[in-house]
Amino acid sequence: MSTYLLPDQNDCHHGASINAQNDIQSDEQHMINNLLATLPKAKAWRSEHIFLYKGFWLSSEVIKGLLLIHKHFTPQPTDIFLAAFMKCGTTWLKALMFAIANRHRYKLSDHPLLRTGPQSAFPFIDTHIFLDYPATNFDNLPVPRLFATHFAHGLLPTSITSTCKFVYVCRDPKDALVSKWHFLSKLRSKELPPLPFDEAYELFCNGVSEYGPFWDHVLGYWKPSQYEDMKKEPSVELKKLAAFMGMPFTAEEEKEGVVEEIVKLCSFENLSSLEVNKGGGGGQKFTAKVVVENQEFFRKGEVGDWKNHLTEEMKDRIDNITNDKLKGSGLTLGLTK
Ligand code: PAP
Repeated sequence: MSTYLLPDQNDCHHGASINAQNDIQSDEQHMINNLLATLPKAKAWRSEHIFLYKGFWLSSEVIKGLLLIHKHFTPQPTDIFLAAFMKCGTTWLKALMFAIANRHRYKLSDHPLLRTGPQSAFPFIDTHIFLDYPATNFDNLPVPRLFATHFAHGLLPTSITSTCKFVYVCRDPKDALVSKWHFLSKLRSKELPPLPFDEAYELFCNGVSEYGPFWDHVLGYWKPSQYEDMKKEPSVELKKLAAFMGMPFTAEEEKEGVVEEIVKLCSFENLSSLEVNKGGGGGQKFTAKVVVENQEFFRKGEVGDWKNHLTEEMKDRIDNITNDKLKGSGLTLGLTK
């Protein structure tokens, strides 16, 4: 059963299903299997294969999620989506967005984020849509409903992308690559041989990793928040984020230091030191088989850890790919030297 925080009740809530069946409807599973059989496949980082679907490499689980989102999800104009490529700052932004949206409900000194990992703050729709299969309707979430996704913009239904606000966070792909390799190596099926870093690097440069190619993902969204900027000037970025969400901080809140308090609450140092994020029993259920402990979402939380993994030559190659792909787009990423 999937759970997420339900403000007002200060506890975890089980998502309601659109109907009462527990197993995926056989005609839908049949449709998914038929589709997977037609798609090009490649080596995955976590499981055996990922599949090329409409230009992006996806696991079979999230392809199922995507089809179900298209079929069942009804967006509301007030919904706000947090979108990101894997390992670019979802955990951090989830905490910040939840804290912003619910700041009038909770005292920061006794906040649910202190007891529950940020992953549970709001649903990760890619797989949450089918955790309580057939599909979760999410209509019990408070307004504005917040959702996280790793799907590329072009994969989502236009009913969502034309209606809802999107916060997009991205990061130097060199750090995203390193973070992703560490994360998925831990989750990698024990029946498979480990994926060496050099091979992961090669696959990443060729766009082949879960939800990749990285660059096409970034180009599909606009005006990203950048992990590196958030690290450098968190209060400035938090104020921009709150304004974008339609919940700007008042002058009084700023004077009272609410912005700084939220920054502190959601900082890597604070969240990663909490019992619930240190292996204290908290975890995120992605699918029936994939459950990830909260501690796995907190590794180093630094800019530039790629220096411990990439040679100068590897760095130049990936930076050149980034510059080439982004050329003419008007978008620049804070690539670290
Ligand atoms: P996801 O794609 O699995 O949701 P995501 O949260 O986007 O992961 O990325 C995790 C990265 O953010 C980790 O980076 P690292 O491997 O380079 O250390 C993690 O440490 C970092 N991170 C998690 N929480 C925070 C935070 N509050 N502030 C800054 N960085 C954070």
